[in-house]
Amino acid sequence: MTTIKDSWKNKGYIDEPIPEGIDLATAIRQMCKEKNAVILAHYYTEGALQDVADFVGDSLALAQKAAATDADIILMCGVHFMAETDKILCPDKRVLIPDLNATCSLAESCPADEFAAFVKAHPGHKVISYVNTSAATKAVTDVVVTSSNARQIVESFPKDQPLIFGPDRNLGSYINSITGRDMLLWNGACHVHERFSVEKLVDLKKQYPTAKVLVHPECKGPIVKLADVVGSTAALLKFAIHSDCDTFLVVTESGILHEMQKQAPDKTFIPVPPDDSTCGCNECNFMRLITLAKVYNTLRYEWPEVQVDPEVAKAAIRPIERMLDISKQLGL
Ligand code: CIZ
Repeated sequence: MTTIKDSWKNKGYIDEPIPEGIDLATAIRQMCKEKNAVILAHYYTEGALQDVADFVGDSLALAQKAAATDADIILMCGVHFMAETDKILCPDKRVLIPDLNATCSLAESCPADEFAAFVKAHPGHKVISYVNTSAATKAVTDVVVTSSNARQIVESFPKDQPLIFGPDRNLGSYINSITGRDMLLWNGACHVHERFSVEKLVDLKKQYPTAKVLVHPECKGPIVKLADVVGSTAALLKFAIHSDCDTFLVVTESGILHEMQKQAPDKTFIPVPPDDSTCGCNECNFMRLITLAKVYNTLRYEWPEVQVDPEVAKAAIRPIERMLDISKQLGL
């Protein structure tokens, strides 16, 4: 029986030094085999993690994979709400996350008690929550959406049905604009997508006049207006692969460039920088907390493990399953 040190518990991750001479990727794959573990990685994690994972995808695809796996352990290379979703869908499996500090600014911007009070103050509304929320926020939701299915799920409600959409005000107003709805929006935002700069994007468009601009709908309206394509990471990736164009300005978390470059090695992908930096990439500092070394230690000690209160899980599974069912019906 392994003892989890108090110092690790205090930090939320294991900081044990890696044995010298070890090839981390090989050792990780070996442990996955021995422990019947599966590694799921989000497109926003660093490339080395995407390369070691069994499956790489967006939140919708990761949830679909988790729901279908027969592994005993799911190790989530992503942020906390993604691991919570896996635990809710697979209560009998052990769900590990390499760093408990890997939270999400959007999920943080929507505390469950405040969201529940907002919902209560607007009777008659159906509640749509973006997947980037805590399990407790999902528990007061009618249906969960991701950026891959938000439009279709919103449109599945009758036009006269009043709707609340939380927590991303940018995604919500984008969906309002393309569906003609007037959803009531929670005032939350993603710290990564909010900090793209119109000026820097305009400069890059001048520098690369034939490039297509790929924008995530969590970006602010003035950035979305400059897009050739607006979509989820999966949609932007698909467009980049199949487009006749060979150069793209990518306006989302720069981790996606790894898969874009892998799938379309002859094309050029340029990450659009944030407004407050001279460096080229706009990275999520929470996603970057997940490293190969932490994955190795997490598999080795089978900790940190994500738990969800059973009562919360019981309420949160309904809107998640509803999302998965609608997505299946729509072929997403
Ligand atoms: O849904 C996701 O995975 C997120 C956070 C972004 C995207 O569009 O894939």
